[in-house]
Amino acid sequence: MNTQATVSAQPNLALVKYWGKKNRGINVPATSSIGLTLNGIETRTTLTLMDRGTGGPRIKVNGTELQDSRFEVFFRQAEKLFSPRLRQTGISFSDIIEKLAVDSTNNFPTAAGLASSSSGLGALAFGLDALLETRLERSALSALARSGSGSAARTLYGGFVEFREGSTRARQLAGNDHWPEFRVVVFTVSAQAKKTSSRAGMNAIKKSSPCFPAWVRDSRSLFKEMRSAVLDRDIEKTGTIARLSYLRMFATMFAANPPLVYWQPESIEIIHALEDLRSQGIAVWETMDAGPQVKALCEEKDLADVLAAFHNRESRPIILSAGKGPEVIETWK
Ligand code: 2P0
Repeated sequence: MNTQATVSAQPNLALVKYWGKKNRGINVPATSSIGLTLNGIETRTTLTLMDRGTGGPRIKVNGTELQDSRFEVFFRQAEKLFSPRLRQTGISFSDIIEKLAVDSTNNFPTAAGLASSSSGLGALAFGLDALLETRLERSALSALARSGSGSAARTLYGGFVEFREGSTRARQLAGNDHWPEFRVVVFTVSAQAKKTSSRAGMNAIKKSSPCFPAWVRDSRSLFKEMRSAVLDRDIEKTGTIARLSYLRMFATMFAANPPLVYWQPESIEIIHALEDLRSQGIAVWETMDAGPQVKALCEEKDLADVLAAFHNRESRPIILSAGKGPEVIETWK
């Protein structure tokens, strides 16, 4: 067992969206999603076993100590997973938790629709395994990460990842070298944390949006089509389906009572600017998550044209591609 481990995990951006749960407590998705684990923005998490008990786990995110119910569910599941593996060591999981300090930082805006909870909980699951040297399979860590945050199930794998409706874990659809030309251009419209979390949003929509049952039914065909579009590296099909998925997800929000509107005026300006580019023959589409940021989807050959169209924007876009997934940075005995 190590006394300290530092790991990195990258957010996983959904091309077809997980939005709604079959089971609220442990994040079993109502819709099948496909996302790509990004390369270029990351959560870096250091887990330390302190000499003495700290009343832990003590968890800091970007320097601020956080109490969050998602950690309680996560650590209850972690206890079930790790306890049998710790028997020979003579240390109980509750002793470890008591001494555990977690320090996590994101090099991108937190809780602003850039999937920070996916990389945060993914890093926590992956980091516990590195700290305890348990060498669990990715699929077990994916299930653990999911108990803290549904989208985190996808971050345990690199490349393109699917997470099926009703499932407790994600699996890799294609590795990070499958589609090297694929690019995500993130336009940050607002770096402020959102007022309504994804979790609160998706739970409220399930209760009050008349569009929700149709969204769940319709997602099944979008998932199937996206699966083959990604496997075929078909940018036009991938972009077209990604647009349908995010806009139909937002339709559930607009139809809820009270309605939920994450968009900002600039989000819509960017959507229209991308539409103009498409009408000029440039292969670019977009997706959005529970936040105002717009993420353009294109291939390397069209990147310069996309960037040129936005050269007047004050904040520089972030250019990302499919990444390798979580990594151990260093460990200490
Ligand atoms: C996704 N999102 O597939 C979708 C699209 C946001 C929009 O998964 O309650 O933080 O922790 O399971 O994972 C964000 O929701 O929600 C999300 P919980 P999570 O990426």
